[in-house]
Amino acid sequence: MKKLKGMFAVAGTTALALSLLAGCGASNSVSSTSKQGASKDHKIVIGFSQVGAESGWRTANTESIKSAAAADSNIELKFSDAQQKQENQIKAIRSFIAQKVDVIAFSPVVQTGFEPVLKEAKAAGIPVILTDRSVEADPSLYVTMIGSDFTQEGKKAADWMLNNIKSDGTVNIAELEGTVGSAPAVDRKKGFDEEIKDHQNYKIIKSQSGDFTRSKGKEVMEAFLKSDGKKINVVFAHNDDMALGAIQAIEEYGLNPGKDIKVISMDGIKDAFQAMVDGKLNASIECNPLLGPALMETAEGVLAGKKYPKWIKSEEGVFDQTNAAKELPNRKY
Ligand code: GYE
Repeated sequence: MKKLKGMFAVAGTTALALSLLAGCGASNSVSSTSKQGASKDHKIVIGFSQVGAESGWRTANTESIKSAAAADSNIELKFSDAQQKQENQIKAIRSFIAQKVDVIAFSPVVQTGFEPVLKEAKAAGIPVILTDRSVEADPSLYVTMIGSDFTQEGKKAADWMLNNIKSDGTVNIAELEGTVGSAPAVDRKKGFDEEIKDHQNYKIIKSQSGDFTRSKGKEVMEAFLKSDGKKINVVFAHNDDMALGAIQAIEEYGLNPGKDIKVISMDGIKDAFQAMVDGKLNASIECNPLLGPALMETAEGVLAGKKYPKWIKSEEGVFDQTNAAKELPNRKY
């Protein structure tokens, strides 16, 4: 559990946090009494439906979940990749229900439309744990959500901009949004917008989804540059991969990313650190993908009858060109 130290906001270590919470009496309507948990002849079977493989963040998240499961001899993981499609995710969850897994976990592609399948899981007596992204659904349909505060991340991005890109004139921002309807895209935008609303000279002049991928980020940025290349001062990308795609587009357009056009993004993957060291990316707001150990621990805990709060929050930092080089050798993803 050492790796988790300081990562979650509920307490110093997840192990401690979860054991404290176990006795806190939080209401949790998902019952574990019909399930057995691990025994000599029965491992805990977790069905996990992943969003896809759209970004460096996602690759690290998948790796964390697979390796945490492999390291726990009580756990058998059934892993399914939804390829960024909600319909695939719903199918995977239904198949986990049919297979009578012990716990279902998933990172929802989008926020809405999961209630019916969550009700099916509840009717089958299978607890559901959300990782990384939240859903808009009756909270009694899931045990907890393990992941970041995306609204806070959006605010941190805006604060970095307001503190470091100061101007009395107009600052034109081009925004590369994440997957339409996904929690990180909705909440990062919300946090950013809230923070800049009292600063009239900071204006979002372009905003479009690049679906969290490098290739779409580049494509959308090319279109932005074509129509408004001379005006754009700042790119605000909802993840590092889209920012890295945008950086390529800016270079091909003949401008210097990080200088002529400042670039701010989110996640804090290694490639983003390299881009900050190279002076092409200005800042990256950290979002921690290493959720595997906390997921395994929570799955085992819920089957043992422990109670959890509805949100187990990650703790994260802000990095820019002043501290990227020092941090780069320590990056785990
Ligand atoms: O920022 C992005 C990924 O849900 C936090 O999804 C995650 C986001 C992450 O594709 O890179």
